[in-house]
Amino acid sequence: MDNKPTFLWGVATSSYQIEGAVAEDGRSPSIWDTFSATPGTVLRGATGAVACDHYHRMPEDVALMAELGIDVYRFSIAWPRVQPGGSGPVNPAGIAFYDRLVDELLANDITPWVTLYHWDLPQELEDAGGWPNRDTAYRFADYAGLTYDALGDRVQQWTTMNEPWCSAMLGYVVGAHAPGRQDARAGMRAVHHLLLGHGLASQVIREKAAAQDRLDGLEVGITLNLGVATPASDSAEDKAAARWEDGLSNRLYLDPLLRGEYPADIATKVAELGSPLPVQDGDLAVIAQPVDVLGINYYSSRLVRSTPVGDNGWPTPEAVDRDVERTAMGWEVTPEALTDLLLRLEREYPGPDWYITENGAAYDDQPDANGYVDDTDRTNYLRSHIDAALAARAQGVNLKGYFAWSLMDNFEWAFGYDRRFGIVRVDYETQQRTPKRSARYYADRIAAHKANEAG
Ligand code: PNW
Repeated sequence: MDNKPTFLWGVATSSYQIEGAVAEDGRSPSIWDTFSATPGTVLRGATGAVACDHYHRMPEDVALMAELGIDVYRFSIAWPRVQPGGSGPVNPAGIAFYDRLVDELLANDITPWVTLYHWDLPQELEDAGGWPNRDTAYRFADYAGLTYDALGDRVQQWTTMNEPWCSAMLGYVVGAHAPGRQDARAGMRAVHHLLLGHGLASQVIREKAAAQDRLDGLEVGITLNLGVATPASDSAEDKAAARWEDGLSNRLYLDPLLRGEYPADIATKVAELGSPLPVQDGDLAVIAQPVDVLGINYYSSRLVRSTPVGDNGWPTPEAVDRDVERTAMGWEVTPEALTDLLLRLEREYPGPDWYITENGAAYDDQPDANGYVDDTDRTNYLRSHIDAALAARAQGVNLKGYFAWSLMDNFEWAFGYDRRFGIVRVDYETQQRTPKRSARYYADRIAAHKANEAG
């Protein structure tokens, strides 16, 4: 009998957000070390220098996951640990950490799911031009190969990029994330080179796996942050605003990856605005490598209306407030839109296995004297979104799993430690971990689902 579960339950984290130990075992600085050390970038001047100290507490954190009963752990690998400076040979002391992590997970019956890039680009590569520089895509493929060489005997799930929209738009256009640039032209170059890096890395991983007879069970893919933009009215302007937002945040990634072409409306418009996608012959064939797994990070959706174009001529859709609950990020709680999104993906982009690779919420947690958080708000958020995801699955969407973001409170990028997404509380003074009510809920939900599937 095949007793492999048909739906996988997991938790997710990322390297810079939890590890700390930024100068240990040969790790070189990443763009997030540089950015967070720059005054005025991150709330209260927070950095990831210590974060959750996961680098030194990894076995304890894996034990926590085992208690929750999860099937799979999605974590990211810090490029500047594995290949300091972003080029050259593997750093044995750096890869050793992930080697131990993978072994610890397997010993606890947890499947390791690797993300190769969750935003910690080696600073040296940014100094050479960063993602707007085409060479970074080739550097990334090289790093992917080194990492596969070290872990490919035990890891079968490989995600190349986490949320290229965030890297390109927040990093190079808006400047709210590292490296903090504000240059639309650089941003569109980054979009294309992130996607190219994904394609090149996918090729390298598949070639190496094939050469070692390890294609069976190998799953290569990418994770996108996808949303739903609904026009605030029936006016042509508001519909165009919603279509633009959908184009820039969803179709600009889905179309090249899954259809082998950029969406014509967006590609034409950004070129007119002086920020063309720097496509060379053959690039789209590289980008459109088979995607085994398309990961979806879902948090919220927006009702949008059009506004006059900005000084630079770019459309600037604006969110219209709805009368719904919001999280501490100010994001509206909209689980129904997740069902709609999944149904749309299956209809318009059929083929990949879909996974929710992140979903969760920040709330203003109030711990009791023991550090316990009775987070009914986060519990309700998880419940309604898991229900919404499973509803889409019941309607035929090929959804294969769900990951809660995040295992534990961590460095929430520009918001530092002021926003808590964990289902486990972290006391940053003592580094004590305390599961919240939401962690208990999640563990019970997983157990109930498994009992149901078995019976
Ligand atoms: C994702 N936005 O980031 C990331 O993958 C996580 O590392 C992060 O902690 C989590 O969501 C919660 O924020 C995003 O501004 C950051 O639209 C910002 C946006 C979206 C996703």
